[in-house]
Amino acid sequence: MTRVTLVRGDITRQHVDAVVNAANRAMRGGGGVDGAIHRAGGPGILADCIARFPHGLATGDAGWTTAGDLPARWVIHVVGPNHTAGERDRSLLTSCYRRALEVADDLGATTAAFPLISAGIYGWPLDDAVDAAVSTLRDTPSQVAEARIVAFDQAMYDRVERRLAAS
Ligand code: AR6
Repeated sequence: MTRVTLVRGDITRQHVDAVVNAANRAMRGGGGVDGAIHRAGGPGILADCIARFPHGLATGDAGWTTAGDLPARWVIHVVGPNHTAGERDRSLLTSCYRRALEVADDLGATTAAFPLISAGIYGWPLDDAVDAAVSTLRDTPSQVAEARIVAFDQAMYDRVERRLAAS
């Protein structure tokens, strides 16, 4: 049974077993959370991405690398759908959370920190992005004891808090 928790902050500072990265199909870094994770974790993460994912990763899928200098042990990279570019199949978004939990289980991670996948540069409507996160993390059977949603700003924190209280 996974407990979904919420903090406001920077995902790169979270002391958890695994940090989830909102990556892209190329898996070679980018902006947003992806940029922050590669910057804070150092070049080992990119080297690991190149070695482990020579052809990148499909939308909706997840894969892990080491976490370099981050406090976490692993980074679980997921590729959210790019709503702005017309990828609007919601099952691709929920798949990111489900696959991330599966990878966490494979690794034996019991705590994992999640950003709001696709809710930034990829432009997914915010209330639905939050609903996809909360409902999928709650409903997916996993050994992860704590799935920590990390909201980057107060408005997102309030949005997630409202959704957590709703059911
Ligand atoms: N900690 C926690 N949350 C953060 C942080 C941080 N350090 N930085 C941003 N956020 P985004 P996406 C929030 O754009 O929409 C990249 O270029 C942000 O406010 O990081 O899935 C990738 O390489 C938002 O709520 O991810 C892809 O090309 C949420 O994290 C593309 O962006 C997700 O925003 C992925 O876009």
